[in-house]
Amino acid sequence: MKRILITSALPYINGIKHLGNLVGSQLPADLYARYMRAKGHEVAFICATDEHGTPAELAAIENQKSTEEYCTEMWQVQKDLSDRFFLSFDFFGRSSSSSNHELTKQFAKNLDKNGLLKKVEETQLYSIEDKRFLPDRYVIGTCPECSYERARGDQCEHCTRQLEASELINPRSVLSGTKNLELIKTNHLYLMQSKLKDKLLEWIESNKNWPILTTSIAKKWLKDGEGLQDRSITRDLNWGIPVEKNGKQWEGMENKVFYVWFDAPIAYISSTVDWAMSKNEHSDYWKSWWLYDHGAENVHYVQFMAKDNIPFHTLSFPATLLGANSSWKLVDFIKGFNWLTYEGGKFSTSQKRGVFMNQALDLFPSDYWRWWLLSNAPETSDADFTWQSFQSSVNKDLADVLGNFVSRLTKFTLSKFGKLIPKGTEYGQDELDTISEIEKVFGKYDDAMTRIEIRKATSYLRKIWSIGNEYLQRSQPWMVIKTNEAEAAKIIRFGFNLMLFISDISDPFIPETAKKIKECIGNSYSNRQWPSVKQNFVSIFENVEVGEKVSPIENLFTKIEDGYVLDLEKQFGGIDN
Ligand code: B3M
Ligand code: ZN
Repeated sequence: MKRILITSALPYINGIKHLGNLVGSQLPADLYARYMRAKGHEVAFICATDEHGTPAELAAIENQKSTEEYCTEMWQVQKDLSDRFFLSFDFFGRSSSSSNHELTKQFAKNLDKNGLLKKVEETQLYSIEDKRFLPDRYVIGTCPECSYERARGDQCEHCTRQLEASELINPRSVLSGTKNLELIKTNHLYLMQSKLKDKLLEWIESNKNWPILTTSIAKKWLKDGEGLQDRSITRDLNWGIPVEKNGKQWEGMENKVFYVWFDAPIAYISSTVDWAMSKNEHSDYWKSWWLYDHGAENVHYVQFMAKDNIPFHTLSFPATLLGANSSWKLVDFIKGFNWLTYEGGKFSTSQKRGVFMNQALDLFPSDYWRWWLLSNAPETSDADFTWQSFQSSVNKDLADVLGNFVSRLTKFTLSKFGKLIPKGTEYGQDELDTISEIEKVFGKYDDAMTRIEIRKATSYLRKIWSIGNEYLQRSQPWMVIKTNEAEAAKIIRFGFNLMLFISDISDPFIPETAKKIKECIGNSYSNRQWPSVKQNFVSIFENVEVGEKVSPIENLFTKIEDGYVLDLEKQFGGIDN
């Protein structure tokens, strides 16, 4: 048994996330967490809302609420949505928690003690019209790196470079649009990342098995130096973690808070602390996940995130950890994702373009979405959501293959054998061949899941569903029963064992469906461990108790009609359509 720490990038608190956000971090992290738990490993799956910084303040202003009130409400909204998507977080915390305040200040203190912080006089954008400083996302302008015209003051979305607001060319206020900006001098605390360059490079290079996307982004910003400039970790904002040391105001840092990208990743740790507290664990428990001299040497730590977050997780956060103390656990594997687009364009909150998590669940059950999103995960390149592709994957994969198998099997059994799974004769050649065919594909499925190659895994899973469906098609128990009842009973019995196996291995992708399938043979098969074909698969056949109660599953999935697809295309096409 291994100990696996899994974190998903923390969703910003500002509003409901769209499907692109979901597939870029939380959903694949859940897939992996479910898989690892089923394999019998000890898993800590941690997420939280990212509540500080300009996105939260801007959204609260828009909603005419105090930032605190807004965040509390939105945390609940996001938590409920993640439950409805069956995201199996062990803990869904908040970056504004008191433990994150404490830990963030502690990190700053240790970095300072190690000579890695310096006070820097910075010129900062001040908006005369808005009567305030404009840090980070309060300002947009042209990226000095790639000339993208809508780069934000903290990062260019286009080329992923981390920015200072004052570096933007032709800056303007997000609040009022004004270009009437002044540069005003003020002090900030800088983390001297450049001093950690060698350590970081050595660490990045030691991670030979990272996906190419991760390593290339990490090295790009490390090698040309631009990404590893010393960076300000404080901001002139009201909402956030006050810059304090030993319970007192940090000298010269009045009215400042820590930068959101400084405290947000620390919330991975503080949420683990909050989780441990919520379970009444002993006070060292969280350390067994995060500190090398407390057990974390045996932890395998995997992070999930969209590609624009990679520089923060391969450079800034490790710099914070390495700089503060050598015993913090560093990430072992970073799974990064490209973008999901919507019908060939960008998802857009302001343009109301694309599908958001709440809307998605109002339309279809979560498994429809989970299946489409995971089987089209933007792993090696961007992926495009279209309603037609969604329709086809629901109708073909889910309804025609998996749904068809389950409903034919259960309905037939009920009508011919009543509520009992019949015993039947010994398995014949077809059953043995089917087992060995499944065994081959299942091995590949397992490998892909272990390596977090999601699209590959999906294709193997789909293949196993078809093998099951084809078996039933081929063996035709509804014909066989006319002449040989025992033979038909064998097919049914084999079918039920196959169905149970399929339900077990489909759980990471479509947990609600997996549960539904199992419920039709009673409650004794829930929470099962990952099957292995050689031992379990065959012996499961023997273990399924004859006489178990059966109820049929009529429609596991409902097909999506063409006309409805057209409606949906119109409805979600954005305000221009
Ligand atoms: N809040 C998510 C984003 O950029 C950002 C991740 C923080 S992870 C510590 O969409
Ligand atoms: Zn750029």
